[in-house]
Amino acid sequence: MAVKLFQSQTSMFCEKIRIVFALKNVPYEIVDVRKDDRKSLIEYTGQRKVPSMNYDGECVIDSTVIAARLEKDHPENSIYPDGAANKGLCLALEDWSDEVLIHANHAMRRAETPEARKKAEEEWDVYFNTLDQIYSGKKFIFDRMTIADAAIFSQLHYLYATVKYEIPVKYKNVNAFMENMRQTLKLKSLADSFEAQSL
Ligand SMILES: N[C@@H](CCC(=O)N[C@@H](CS)C(=O)NCC(=O)O)C(=O)O
Repeated sequence: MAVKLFQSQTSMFCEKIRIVFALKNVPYEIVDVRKDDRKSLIEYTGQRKVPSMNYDGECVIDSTVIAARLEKDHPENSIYPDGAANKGLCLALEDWSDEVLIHANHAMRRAETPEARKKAEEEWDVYFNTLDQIYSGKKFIFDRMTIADAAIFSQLHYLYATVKYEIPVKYKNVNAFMENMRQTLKLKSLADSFEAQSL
């Protein structure tokens, strides 16, 4: 079986998927789309977004769809919690992270005036406050790492490592979650991006 991940190292959605590959210990080849300015990605998928996957000849686009596709064939170390109610909640949190936190990341990255920066910080404060409650007394949202944790980690990690914005210390549970993920993913530092190693 040949599996290729079209990706870029700095994309948070690609890091999310590298975590899924690692959890499931599925071997894959990386195609760095920056090397040919996305030419081979566009040729294969007909669009520009990463992550995209060639799964033994099957074209799969979007991190949420890729994660679900990998889970289907590799159910070991499930990325979803047990039970339909928890699975629904997990999918909703994955979607919230992918669709809402990404905009807060873009706003912080693009903030060029003090006003824009203040607005972006206020937006993040709302989400840190939510996350600090979600991770209160918990290493992971459910009883093990799921795709919701991986999605949230990838957004917060991008904020820290690429946007260079540190999570305020008052959000103790969010900071504890990041440290727990750093250890679980065996990262020397949160400045490093998660590579293709198995866990
Ligand atoms: N919802 C998508 C978002 C993917 C996405 O926005 N990828 C960005 C990189 S972080 C991209 O490839 N953008 C290139 C473009 O839009 O031209 C997912 O979960 O995979």
